[in-house]
Amino acid sequence: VADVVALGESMVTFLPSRPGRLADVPSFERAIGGAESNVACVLAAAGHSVRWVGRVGADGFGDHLVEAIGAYGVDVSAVRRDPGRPTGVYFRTAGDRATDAHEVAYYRAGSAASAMSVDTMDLDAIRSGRVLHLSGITPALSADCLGLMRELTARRPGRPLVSFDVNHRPGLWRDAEDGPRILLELARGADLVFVGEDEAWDLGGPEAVRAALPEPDVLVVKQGATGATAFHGSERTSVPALAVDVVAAVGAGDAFAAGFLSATLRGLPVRDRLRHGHLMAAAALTVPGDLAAPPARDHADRLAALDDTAWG
Ligand code: KDG
Repeated sequence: VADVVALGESMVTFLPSRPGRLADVPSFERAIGGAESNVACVLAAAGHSVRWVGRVGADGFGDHLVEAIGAYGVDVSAVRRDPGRPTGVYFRTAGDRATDAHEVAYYRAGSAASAMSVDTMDLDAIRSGRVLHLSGITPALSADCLGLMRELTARRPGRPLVSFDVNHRPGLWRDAEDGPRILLELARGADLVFVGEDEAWDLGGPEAVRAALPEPDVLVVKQGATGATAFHGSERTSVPALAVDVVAAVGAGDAFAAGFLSATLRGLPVRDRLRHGHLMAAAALTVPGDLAAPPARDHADRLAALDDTAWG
């Protein structure tokens, strides 16, 4: 049994060769992206058994995704290939270091992944792990994808622990008002929810999100450079973030989720789950792409065990 199965759209990502507007960047370097497969890759690099399930085109970009994600040690055997639809791609700019304002141009409408549905996916493979990791990107891709997400977040006996990263991408929702409502609905079906503080405000605020989730769910609110707070039972645990020189914030939320999940699977206390989240996020923050090599487990364990003074 895999520790974690992650489901979602992965895309070939094009990172800019220099800063500036999308209109001015002359060339791009190929990398891989996709919030859920990022979580899978970080977890695999951290020594967990992980499967990523998605759909890609029967094209060279699909080959590249399957090969690159597989090279992290992620099981890609349940990924479906669609001869009739392309693999999604996207381009991004480097953005402003201070504000992280950047441009993202998606070419994913009608992609192979947008056809993920209860009929086109292997539900047994998706439910085959101890944890199923999902995100709020998938329901924005198509009505079929939303139907699949509703099926996977329905509370059923014997299902895996469902982890849900809200990942509100306003630009992906055809009707902007649908996003917050549907994301909150899906979060209610999860056992563990990650949300950025800004996103939480899109959904009515961190306290409102907390109040909407049934016990004994764990809600983790990520407060960027400040830290993160986990609401669990009647308790709340906060851990400050690590101070790092940020190169690009992309992928940091995914790495944080992977660190938190890894520590959860290992039965560590909530404070240490948050610390492992920050350690993984720090690695992702200091590289231009989505994915960085995570710290070795024994090293991360030593850092997470330092006393509170070392953790600010
Ligand atoms: O979390 C990083 C992702 O945002 C990026 O890889 C692209 O999955 C992506 C998306 O849909 O925005």
